[in-house]
Amino acid sequence: MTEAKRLAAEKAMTFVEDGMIVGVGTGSTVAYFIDALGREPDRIRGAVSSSDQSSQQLRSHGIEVLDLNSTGPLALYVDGADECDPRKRLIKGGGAALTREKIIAEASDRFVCIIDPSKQVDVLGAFPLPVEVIPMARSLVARRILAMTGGQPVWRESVVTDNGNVVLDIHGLRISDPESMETALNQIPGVVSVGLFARRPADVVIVGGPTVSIL
Ligand code: ABF
Repeated sequence: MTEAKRLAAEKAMTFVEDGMIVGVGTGSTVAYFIDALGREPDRIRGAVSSSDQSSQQLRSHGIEVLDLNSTGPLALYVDGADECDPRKRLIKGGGAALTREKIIAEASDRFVCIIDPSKQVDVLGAFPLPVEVIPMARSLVARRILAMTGGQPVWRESVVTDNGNVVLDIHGLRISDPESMETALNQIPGVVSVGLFARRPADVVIVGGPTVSIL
């Protein structure tokens, strides 16, 4: 699948215009996109990054990492996903960067999602749904998630997010109404963000493979 990821990432370069400030996501597919940007670093003015990991890789290519508060709205955001349904609604957060990814997606006119075919699903939920949570609220939120969804929330113990929070992954879901679930989970006190990108889905999905398709 790595070749498919690379092909999707390189196709995303066709959406980059000279002088742009580009929003950049996180993950192994995005890592190929950052390398592609790095081959022509002077084409863009800089990048707004969704994680320390991506910031480090961008800087290694001499690409300036900018603060979203200074850049204002962005023309383009490129990021991966863990699952993508036929309506371009996503599960994200496998890389624990979901909150900053969601912020940048919200600030961007066009969200281009780059995936390999294994991410395409009919219904979201086979991939455990990540939820970023304030540490003190972890057990409370887990109880509310169980009662609300019937899913099994599992603490991703090895991970503290770039924002200093924890992640619960909700197993066993079949999400027939992603927008409603996103809204409901967002209301639980202690939830920082939910790895459902349904209220604001991707605008374009590039699926890598022997023939790259743009959805
Ligand atoms: C990131 O892309 C995360 O939201 C998601 O978990 C990840 C997908 O990882 P990969 O591209 O390595 O498959 O944006």
